[in-house]
This record gives sequence, structure tokens and C-alpha cells, in this order.
Amino acid sequence: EQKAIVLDDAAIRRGMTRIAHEILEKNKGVDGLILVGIKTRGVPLAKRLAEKIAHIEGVEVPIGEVDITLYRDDLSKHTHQEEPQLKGTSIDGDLNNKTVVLVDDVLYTGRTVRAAMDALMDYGRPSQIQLAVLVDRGHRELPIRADYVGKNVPTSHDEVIGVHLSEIDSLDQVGIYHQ
Ligand code: 3GP
Ligand code: 5GP
Ligand code: MG
Repeated sequence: EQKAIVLDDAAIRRGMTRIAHEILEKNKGVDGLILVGIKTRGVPLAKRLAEKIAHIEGVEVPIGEVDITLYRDDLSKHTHQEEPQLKGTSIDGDLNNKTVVLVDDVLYTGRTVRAAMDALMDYGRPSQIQLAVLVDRGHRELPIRADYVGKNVPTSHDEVIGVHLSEIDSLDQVGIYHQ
């Protein structure tokens, strides 16, 4: 049951535009940059960032993806259960000396990001890994933080963030839901 809309389509668009600018500012351009989306919804977000960067800077930034599955029945209670498992990675070329920006829709315990970073290490030694998320809902269980955040949405454990992206869900909207 939806409690509130936290980002509408315009707010998502503005947040992604801001993050694209922040990525360019922090990295002083696009040299050695690669965007890696975490499936499912991190992938269209990475593509959107690449499009915005291409528009701003006139350069196409490469994109990769990692697929990480969470083993659990109750999505909101995966805490203290099994670690997320790697299903697949698709990255063209090696990551040696690259700056990788991992992109995901929601950051929660940090375990998915930890698993994604682990997967990246098989592709070389990036000079840096950064993290961009549309929503940070808090409740970290690992020392992981995002470099770029669309919106911080403090949640209780019985609330979930619903992320709808037009590429997958036919509308752009982020809401807060009661379990
Ligand atoms: P995504 O793969 O598109 O990001 O985790 C699997 C999917 O379930 C995710 O989709 C995520 O959006 C959705 N989901 C909804 N609520 C939760 C939650 O509380 N925890 C997790 N891990 N995923 C959730
Ligand atoms: P973490 O591993 O940090 O606990 O959870 C991050 C992953 O789980 C993200 O890929 C994200 O898609 C998903 N996730 C965790 N909590 C939520 C949530 O409240 N809503 C949505 N949509 N996804 C979530
Ligand atoms: Mg996700």
C-alpha cells in the first residue's frame, strides 16, 4: 500500500541530471570512466546517466552490468540472511585503472554493492569505484556509502521503496510503501 510519492518523473529526471554533473565534476571529465548498472533497475539508470553525460560532454561513456540475486522470500527481511549471490557480469574490456561508477536504484544494507564490487575485481584493478543510487533508504550493515544520491529517504524496516522506471514499468515514480 502506497504511503507517499517521494519522487515523480520530473524529480527523477532532475536528480539524474544533477548526478551526471556531479560525476563529471568529481572526476574532472569522462577519462577512464565506466558506468556499471546493478540489475534490474540499476541498468536503465546507468543508461540514463550515460545519455546525460553524452549530452553534456559530447562523449559516450561505456556501460556494463552486474546481476546479483538476493536469496530470500521476504524482500524486506533479507538482513542477517544469506549473502547476495552473483549471477552474471557483462563488462567489455578490462577495468584496470578505470574509474567505475556502480549504479543502483536503492541502497539499503550495502550487501548488494559489496557483492558487486567483489565481481568487478575479476575484471582487473579499477583505480577507483564510486557508487550512485537513486534512493538511499538507510539501514546500512556494512561500511558502504554512496558518492551520488538522488534522494535520501529514511525508512523504517517495515517500509519499502517502490522504484518504477519507464523502461521497465511504463512510468517514472518512486514511492514509499507499507509492507
Ligand atoms: P531491481 O532488481 O529492479 O532493483 O531485489 C529484487 C527486486 O525487488 C529489486 O528490483 C527491488 O526493486 C525490489 N524490492 C522491493 N522492495 C525491496 C526490498 O525491501 N529489498 C530488496 N532487496 N528489494 C526490494
Ligand atoms: P542492499 O543489498 O543494500 O540491502 O539492497 C540493495 C538492493 O536491494 C538494491 O539492488 C535494491 O534494488 C534492493 N532494495 C533494497 N531495499 C529496497 C527497497 O526498499 N525498494 C527497492 N525497490 N529495492 C530495494
Ligand atoms: Mg536494484
